[in-house]
Amino acid sequence: MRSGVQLAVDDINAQGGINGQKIEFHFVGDEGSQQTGRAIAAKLSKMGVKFVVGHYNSTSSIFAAPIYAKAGVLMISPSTTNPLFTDAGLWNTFRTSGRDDVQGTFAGEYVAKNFPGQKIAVLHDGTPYGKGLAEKTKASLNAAGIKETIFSTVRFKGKGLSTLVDKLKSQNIEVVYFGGLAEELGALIRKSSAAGLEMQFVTGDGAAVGGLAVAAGGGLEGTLMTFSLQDQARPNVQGIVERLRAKGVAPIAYALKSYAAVQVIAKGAEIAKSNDPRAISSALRSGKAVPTILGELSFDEKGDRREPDVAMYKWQRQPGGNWGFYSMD
Ligand code: ABU
Repeated sequence: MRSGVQLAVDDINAQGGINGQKIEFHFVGDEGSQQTGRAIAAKLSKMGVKFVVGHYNSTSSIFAAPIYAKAGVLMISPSTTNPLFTDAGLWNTFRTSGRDDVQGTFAGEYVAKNFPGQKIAVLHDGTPYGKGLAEKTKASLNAAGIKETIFSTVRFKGKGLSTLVDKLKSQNIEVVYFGGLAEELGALIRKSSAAGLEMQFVTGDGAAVGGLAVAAGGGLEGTLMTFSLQDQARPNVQGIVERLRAKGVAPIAYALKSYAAVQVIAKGAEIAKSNDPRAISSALRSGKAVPTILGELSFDEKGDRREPDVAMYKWQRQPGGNWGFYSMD
């Protein structure tokens, strides 16, 4: 995210900035927590920051948003997918990512169609993101007439993971849907592989980072994952992809959506003929499409993208040894 934002800021500033005003970029880490997310929001608001690209996690975004709203700060997240972020009805929230109700519905329908008659566990990491996504996936499965064998939070501390893996084994689970982030999914896959289980894992966009392969090991092969349509294949992104690779950043996750987020702010300011965050929000929510490296993006009255943006991918190791995820279309 940091690299994507930095490239966009460099490019926009090289063209004269936003309505003639240069962008000043600050990077802050929020540890993905509710408490730190709030503290960072208060700090940035006090500093006079007007636009935030972030936060990464649904948890921190949801809790930071009201603080930014009160301080007049517009935020646009490249990665926050929990519906509550924009459903809260604040004036200042936007995202270039999709939503988990769309992602979970898609995943549930996919599993129902492709794994009929198999025993399914729906698991999550207990975060607003992971739990929300798992609940949507379960609802979608149930709507398709499929009842999961297990629906549970995974406890990663102590003996929680071992106990769960024993349960998956004793219940003969064949398909595991996991709502959560890459590190936790990796630990679950690694533990299951070590126990000799061969299950089909299915997950969401929180796993779309290179670190998943390190955490999961060889058991990652064949894991299915919902994510946005493949941004890195779009014609407008090739120059950006090469510049990211030159910086050592694999453009598979949120870098391109972060670049596009800065473009959305800049284009919104052009439409509004103002750099005032509220005026930009109104301009963007009027539904007018803005050109970005991801194509034309348009937003509804809550700050969600109007374009559908979800597909299924498969994690695979390439002959050279590198891991990647590839479209199932
Ligand atoms: N959307 C995946 C990771 C970030 C989050 O929503 O918590």
